[in-house]
Amino acid sequence: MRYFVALTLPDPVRWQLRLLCGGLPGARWVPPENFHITLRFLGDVDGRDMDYVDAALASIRAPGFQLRLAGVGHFASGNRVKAVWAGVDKEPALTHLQNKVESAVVRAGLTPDGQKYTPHVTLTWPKDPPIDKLQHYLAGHNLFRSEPFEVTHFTLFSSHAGSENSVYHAERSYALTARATTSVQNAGR
Ligand code: 2AM
Repeated sequence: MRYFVALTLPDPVRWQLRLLCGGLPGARWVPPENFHITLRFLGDVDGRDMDYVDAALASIRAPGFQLRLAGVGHFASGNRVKAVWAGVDKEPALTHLQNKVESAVVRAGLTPDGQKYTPHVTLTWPKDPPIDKLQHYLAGHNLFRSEPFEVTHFTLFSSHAGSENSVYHAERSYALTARATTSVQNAGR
């Protein structure tokens, strides 16, 4: 079974993201119920190893924080566009949490993920979008800002193949501690 650790998004933010899902010919958009911010993709993990991962995640102590989605971007490999996504305002508490999740899963026996962490919400994995359309899309949504929202927990998801989209199941949630007062406030200034 495949697993990943992620932040969920409140419904109003999902609906705001939904408005970004159009304007790229041929793209199949992620359904709103599947939107998330991945903290760590775990891949295939068997039952006993998962117990170690679960225990390590449960031992994390990190403060909650406020977050806001901002702008859009894309990942590419060579000339191939891999994903189009909504970005996340810089928030040190998110980086702190992601570092803790990474350390926890490595402590539990998983291979370290050497990649730089770029928090995002994937909107579509497009199939060869026309480059002019992609540029138009990115420029057109550059000023996207979601409403700020509270992050109070993170979640371990399993992922199953569905007929059209992957089906994600929340296996367990892990609470964060009370929010530190240094989080982003009035980020629109
Ligand atoms: P992303 O959309 O945030 O990039 C569940 O499958 C999630 O895990 C995906 O939405 C994707 O997160 C991430 N994911 C899936 N396959 C992956 C892989 N091979 N490497 C890294 N992340 C992956």
